[in-house]
Amino acid sequence: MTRRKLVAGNWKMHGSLAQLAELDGIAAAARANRRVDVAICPPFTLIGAAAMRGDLAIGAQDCHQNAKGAHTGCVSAEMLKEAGASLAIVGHSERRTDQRESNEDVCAKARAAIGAGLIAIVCVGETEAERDAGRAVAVVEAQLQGSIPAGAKAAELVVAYEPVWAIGTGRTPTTGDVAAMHAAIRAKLGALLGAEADAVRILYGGSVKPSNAAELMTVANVDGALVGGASLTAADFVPIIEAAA
Ligand code: G2H
Repeated sequence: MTRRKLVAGNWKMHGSLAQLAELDGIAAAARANRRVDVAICPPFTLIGAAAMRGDLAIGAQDCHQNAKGAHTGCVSAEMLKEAGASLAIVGHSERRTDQRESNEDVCAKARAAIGAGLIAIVCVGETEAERDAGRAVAVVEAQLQGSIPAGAKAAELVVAYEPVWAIGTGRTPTTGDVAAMHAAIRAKLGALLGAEADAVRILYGGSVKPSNAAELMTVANVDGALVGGASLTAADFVPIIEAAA
């Protein structure tokens, strides 16, 4: 099955109104490479301004599982949709660690995002200790089991495999390891979602940069990338978009 590639930038807690100027070059690259879907996920504070700047898809880095209520400091998927977002990352390993988000939390957030009309990018990935212990696939399968909403459709769900030890470290798994994990994720999605699983995009994330993007994009079942540090400037991000095209 042919799946459209998606290259999504995760700005994490970086960015400013001035930095939104980078979106102009990124949007131009998206228009020039129409076979690839491109998105940027800036901090909450920049989503409205980013969405108004042009035609680039804008996403959030998290959402609350409830639509509204007494949840000081939180932002709902409905609010993000109204601000102009079309995607939401949920379950990033930094939130699973820093905010102690469980698979159940991530599943509820993914369900809320989908319910609000957003594409949910559900992140999974093992730690270095888990990989060294030979448990990487089992860990990721358990995360998928607990984090993927039942009955999710491929048009509203993306999975991002991000080995924790590769995030922001400059280290990446071998292409063989990426292929093996993405195949395992595809199989697990099949068990969870049936035939729908074939069309779900599985992104690789963790130290993706211009110098390694092209090789990663050739790996079977790699349907794009979730990019952190190298998404902050058009100079770094545009070559990654082009590598996916
Ligand atoms: C992994 C990735 C983006 P980086 O967190 O989600 O970040 O590309 O900086 O490793």
